[in-house]
Amino acid sequence: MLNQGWRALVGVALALAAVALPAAARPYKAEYALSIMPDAGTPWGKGTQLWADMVRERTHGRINIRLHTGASLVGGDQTREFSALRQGVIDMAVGSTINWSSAIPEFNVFSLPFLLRGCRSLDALTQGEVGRELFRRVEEQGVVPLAWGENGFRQLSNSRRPIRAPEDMRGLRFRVVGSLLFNDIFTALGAVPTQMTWNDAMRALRARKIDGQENPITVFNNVRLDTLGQRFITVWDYVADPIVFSVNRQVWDSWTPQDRDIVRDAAIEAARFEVTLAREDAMSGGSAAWDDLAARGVKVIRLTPEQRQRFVDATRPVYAKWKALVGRDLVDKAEAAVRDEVTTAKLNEPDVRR
Ligand code: X2X
Repeated sequence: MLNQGWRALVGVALALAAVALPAAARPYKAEYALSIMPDAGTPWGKGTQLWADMVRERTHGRINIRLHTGASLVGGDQTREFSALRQGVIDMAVGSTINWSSAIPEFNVFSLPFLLRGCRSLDALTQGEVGRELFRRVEEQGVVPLAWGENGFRQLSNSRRPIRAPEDMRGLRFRVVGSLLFNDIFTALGAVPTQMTWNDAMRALRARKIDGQENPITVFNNVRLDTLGQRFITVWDYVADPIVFSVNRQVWDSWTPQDRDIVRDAAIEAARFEVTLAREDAMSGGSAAWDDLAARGVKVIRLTPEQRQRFVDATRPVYAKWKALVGRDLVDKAEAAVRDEVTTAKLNEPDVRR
């Protein structure tokens, strides 16, 4: 009798404790695993490292983050990174909208060919209503998005010939990743697209199994794609990929409100630093990232507005098809934001980029 009574009492006490246990008393992990796709030397890698460092310092080591590059926590399969983050296989990540578009199709808005017109228009999307709506999509999937960074505007490189017109791409094999939207774009331009991970892409380039790829100049330089035979770069700014500083929902909920504030503030600061770095490195006007290329035997092709327009025209049907797939309302909002930004920028000052 007495025994049973005690057992019941203990049971009630335990149940009460579980409900009343303050968040602070929930156990923290000794280490939090954070995934990124690229190398630590990219602006993306450096911004992420800064986030981890600031968090460790400001929480006095309570939140100890370890970076895993090359999307190694998902065996390099970057398109699985978001679902691994959602399921808690990964605690934190700074992921590209291209890689996460397989889970969140709305992220394809940034990959609509030639929608964006320079950094300011990209900011107009991430920092405005479009960005807020996309963060809501991320939250609905059990991930807490904290800040927008950026990989950058993506340029076209290849080992075969200078590309100034869609005809120049005919028959060339390009590595693409993330979304079938990229297959459609490259097919419309007469090229042969192949989906593969970034790690596989580097192997395929080295083995000359593919002719080209598309990535921001910061990524090109970081892995020295020129040493893998990439001798021509066309600056076409056809899409850009932002990156999202994020935390798994259960991990987020396990932290005290004070620690959450620290992590969020640090993400915002680190993202600001990361964007500055990405833009400095990518700035084409006289910056070392581009000047140095000629000395390394790489020819940089800058399109005239008329030449660029031919790529725009050739990809219009793809844009129209994907506008419907991404969601008309969202893309309408994005188009309006870009239009407003371009008009205001013209009135005030030139695009910061060039
Ligand atoms: O794989 C790529 O091309 C990269 C590194 O840019 C991304 O992660 C989207």
